[in-house]
Parts: sequence; structure tokens; C-alpha cells
Amino acid sequence: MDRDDLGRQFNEDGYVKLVDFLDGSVVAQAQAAMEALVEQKAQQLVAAGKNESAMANEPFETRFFRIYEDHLDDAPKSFRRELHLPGLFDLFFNSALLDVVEILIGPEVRLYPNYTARPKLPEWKGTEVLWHQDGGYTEQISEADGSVELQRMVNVWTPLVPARASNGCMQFVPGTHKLGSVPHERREYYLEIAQESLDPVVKTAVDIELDPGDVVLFQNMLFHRGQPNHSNEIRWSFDWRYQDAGQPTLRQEEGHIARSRSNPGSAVKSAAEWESLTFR
Ligand SMILES: O=C(O)CCC(=O)C(=O)O
Repeated sequence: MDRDDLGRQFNEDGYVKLVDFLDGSVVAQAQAAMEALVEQKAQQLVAAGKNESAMANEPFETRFFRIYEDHLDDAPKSFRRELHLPGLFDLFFNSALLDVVEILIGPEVRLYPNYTARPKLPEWKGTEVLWHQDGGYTEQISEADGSVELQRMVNVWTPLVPARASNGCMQFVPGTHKLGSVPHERREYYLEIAQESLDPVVKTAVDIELDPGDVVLFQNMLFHRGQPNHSNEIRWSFDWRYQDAGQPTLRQEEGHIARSRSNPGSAVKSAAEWESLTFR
């Protein structure tokens, strides 16, 4: 896809799929990082007397679910602060990805302080993210003046396992980023776009089915959700955001510079540097 098509699609539909975009090694390192995190959680549960076994023989696709199956409310719904891991540097600071992002938001790019790994568990509401705009969340926690519609952001989502409608792939309503910021209501675990804004457009929602290595870029204001997971395996995925570094984050945290043409030295340069940093 050339740069004009990319920009046109992103601005018209509100999203662009990049099929088979990430190198296998990037996906493998990211999965290994998550496997290590699951191992840590499994050991903690044994040490706390909550499980008898760390279930080391369970595969990646099921282990995190098995270790929490009998006490689901203890299960982390997502990981964020834990993601300063060397194995995730090539994902978040991927130069091919940043080249594309630069086309969309310019040469000064921050990794926005909202980067997440999600183990969406089978049939569990705690990890079923409802229809929302990311701006809906930012507006709830914003402490600074500014409009979420002017943030100049690119959202990124990629799975570690095949993501299909049956196991909770993302769904988007194309073009809804143009509606501006709409009201959200609080539900048990997540915010949800108010029914009067959702009903008129939700019939045109599309499934975003992706394989590991595929990436989807989408607009901050696009109506999107993660569907329920009706399979018996975990739908592992990452979502993160880049922002024009000249814009305010509208959050307490300032994020990390991912690319800067004006001051290249300010960008995070290595896996070791990423590991030494914290969520801020
Ligand atoms: O992965 C999911 O199910 C939801 C992710 C999401 O809502 C997001 O990336 O903003």
C-alpha cells in the first residue's frame, strides 16, 4: 500500500490492516516475554497457597487461564507496568512500524502511556472490553485541558494467537471516528458507548480477524470493542498507541519518545534502555 492509500484509508475508514507485517522473531520474543510473566504468576499462586501446581505443562494458549480458573477474580485483566521487558522493545519500537506511523502523524512520535498486553479469557466478562472510543477513557481520567479529538494518535493492535470472531477478535465500526467524542457509561468492568450513540451505527461493525504478525492501526476516536471469547483458549494480544509528541497526553504520565527527527537522542534506543524505564 502506498503512503497516499494508507493515509486515505486511515482517515476515511478509521483503520488500516497491515497483513504479515511483523517479523516472526518479533512475535516470538513478545510471546516469550508473556510466557515468562505467566510463569511468574503461576509461581506466585503456588507460593500463596492458591494452587497446588504451577501447571508448567500447559501450553501458552491455556496456561494463564488454568492457573486462575478456580479464582477468576484474582486474574489480572491486562498487563501494563509489567511490560518494560527486553523482549518487547522490537514490538513497541519497531522501526518498520514507526515508518508507517510517521506517515500518519509526523516525525516526532511518543509511545503513549497506554500500552497493554491482554489475555482475553474464555467466557469471562472481566476481559471483554465493551464498545468504546479510547478518547472516552482519556476523558474520564484527564487532568489537563485539551480535547481528546485533537490528540493526533495512532492505535495499534496485534495478536499472539489467531484472532477470530469466535475467540474475541476486535470489531470496529468504520468511519465512526468522524462522529467526534460521544458519551460513555460505566458498566461492571469497562466503559461502554451510550446506547443512543451506538444503536444507529453498530449494524455496520466489521470483524478484524488477524493472525500473529498482522497489525491493525486505528483512530483514537473509532468505535471499537473486543468481542467475547467463546473458545476454550486465551486470546492473547497487545495494544498500544503512538502520539505526535508535540501534543499533550491528557494523562498524568508522559510516555516515552519512540522517534524524533529533531532530537534523535531522546528516543528509547535499546532493549536494555526500555527495561530500565518505567511506566510514566
Ligand atoms: O483487545 C481487546 O479486546 C480490546 C482492546 C482495546 O479496546 C483497545 O486496544 O483499545
